[in-house]
Amino acid sequence: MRHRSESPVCLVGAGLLHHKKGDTAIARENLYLNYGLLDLATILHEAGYQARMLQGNSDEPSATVMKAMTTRLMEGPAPVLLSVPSALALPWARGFCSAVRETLPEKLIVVGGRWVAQTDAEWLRVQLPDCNLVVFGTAEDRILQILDRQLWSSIPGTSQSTRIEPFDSTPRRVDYSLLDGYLRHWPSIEISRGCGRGCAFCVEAKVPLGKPKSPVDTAREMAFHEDTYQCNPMRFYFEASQFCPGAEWIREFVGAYVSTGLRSEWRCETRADCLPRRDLEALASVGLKVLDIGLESASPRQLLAMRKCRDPAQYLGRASDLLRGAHELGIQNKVNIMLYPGEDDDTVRETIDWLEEHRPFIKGLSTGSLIVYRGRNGGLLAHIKKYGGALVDETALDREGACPLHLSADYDHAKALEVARRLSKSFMDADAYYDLKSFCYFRRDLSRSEFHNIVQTIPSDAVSFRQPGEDFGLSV
Ligand code: B12
Repeated sequence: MRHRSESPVCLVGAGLLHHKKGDTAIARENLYLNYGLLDLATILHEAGYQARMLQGNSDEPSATVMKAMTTRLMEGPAPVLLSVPSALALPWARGFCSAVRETLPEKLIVVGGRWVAQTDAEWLRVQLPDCNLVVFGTAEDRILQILDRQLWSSIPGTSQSTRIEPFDSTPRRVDYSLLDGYLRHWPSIEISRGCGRGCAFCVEAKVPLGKPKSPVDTAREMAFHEDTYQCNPMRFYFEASQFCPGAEWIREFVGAYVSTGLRSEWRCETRADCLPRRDLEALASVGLKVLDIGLESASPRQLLAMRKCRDPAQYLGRASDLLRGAHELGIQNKVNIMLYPGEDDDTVRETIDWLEEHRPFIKGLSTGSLIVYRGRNGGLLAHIKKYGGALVDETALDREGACPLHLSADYDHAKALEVARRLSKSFMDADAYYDLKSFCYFRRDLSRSEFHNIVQTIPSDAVSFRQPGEDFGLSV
């Protein structure tokens, strides 16, 4: 029931001016949906506000301000709610705030995004001098009060009150029709938050895995989005830092998927040592089509350094079963590798050899090199040093909020990037890349032929997949 006036509230997900893996025309086709912000928009809509979310993507910040103005979302007393999901989005957010200030000098700007804000409002104020309030943590329980400036000093966990960081681990159902241009986005369904498996590099190393959304609610949400999009079967991203919901959840989800009459497909991210064969079989029967596997490395030494596992032989054995099993069940495996401090030719060779053994089961490979983000990173800098790594620029962390690494004496940053690119290219051609990216990353209407036309305009050393006709041998 509506009990608020139809007052407009504009929510903006900060986009990227520069893409992590290169500023190519293809990188700009990725739509990075900020579903946490859409969750807040949904709560406001349900409370009667005329809430609307704009996603910055690769657009100019001033174009997003213009869109908000022409659609009259900036009218009324509510602050504009800006989400900064990563430090890499800060330059975009800065541009957005200053464009708002220029156009509407009195408009209040509230900024959130727990991984960037943490509880360090002073730092964020330097980064975004035009913002009026910084909100820490998750915000489902406070978002209604945040709209009222009079309440700011009494709401816990903001730059005007306390340094606590509220955490609500319960994912809800979001309403995609509140997202501007939602038909271009594939919807995500948030299944769970947290992980707690203790990997040395991860922000959620100590955030315990929360209760997953119930299987029945998940199936209902799929049907709800199919209705919104008037599309069936759909493709969904099941969002969970650690998708490992357990046999009972899976059994109930199979029942709910079947009884709801669903046909839609989905992908998810998981560790390499989760999801035993029987779970995979059940999930494949109810739409699981792509697995994003955080293998990270196949070098026992590197796996131990990362604290990815305690027993690398067991870990790699399970990873092997997962890749083989998923492939046999028609699931596409996208493997993620992370080059890590201490890396040398031997450790990279171990990873390559293992991947070669599993080549028939790998649809695509994404390889990166560890980046350090500013803030509470649990002694990560000391850990990196211990393994022979070093920040590329000591001042960048404070200045920009993120900094790449020299991994070791043998692997400086440039070499790490070059090896990462070669590794990905060796395991992925343009078509495999398209198949994987068109499942929930690219805009929904990007066709294969349009993709190939864009690819032709990009130099082959700027992408991480083989271009048609490109001959590629892998050597370290
Ligand atoms: C899923 C995910 C994505 C998804 C969705 C992003 C999103 N935030 O919705 C996608 C694929 C789009 C993505 C993209 C990127 N990501 Co990402 N992503 C994650 C992941 C796994 C979970 C994010 C999450 O918690 N979502 C759940 C929702 C509910 O939480 P939330 O978004 O934080 O939103 C809540 C609060 O923050 C708060 N809030 C958020 N905005 C606002 C705004 C206001 C006004 C208020 C009041 C509150 C508020 O309320 C929300 C609801 O409670 C995290 C790592 C992890 N394990 O947690 C990395 C992570 C956030 N990503 C990261 C990075 C670097 C990226 C990319 C740069 C990677 C790339 N491919 O280039 C891009 C950047 C996109 C951008 N525009 O900045 C880093 C950020 C590190 C940092 N400190 O900067 C993380 C931490 C992973 C890491 N490497 O350590 N990512």
